[in-house]
Amino acid sequence: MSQELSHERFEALKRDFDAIDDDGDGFITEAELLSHFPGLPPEAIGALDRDADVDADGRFSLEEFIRLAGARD
Ligand SMILES: [Ca+2]
Ligand SMILES: [Ca+2]
Repeated sequence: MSQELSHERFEALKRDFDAIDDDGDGFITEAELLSHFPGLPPEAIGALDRDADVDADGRFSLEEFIRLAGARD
């Protein structure tokens, strides 16, 4: 995905990201994801890990989050 996001879109996604990133370390972990989306089934988490965790470090960076969210548009 080399598609450029608009500035507004980027800011909106970054706000979403920061809202989920409870400890503000710049990464969203599975635990942080679940605390905001408690109804998320394990299969959905597994799919996210597989599809969105590009560098496979077990957490989502802002870049990975934007790639994921941006791909839905
Ligand atoms: Ca975090
Ligand atoms: Ca990652």
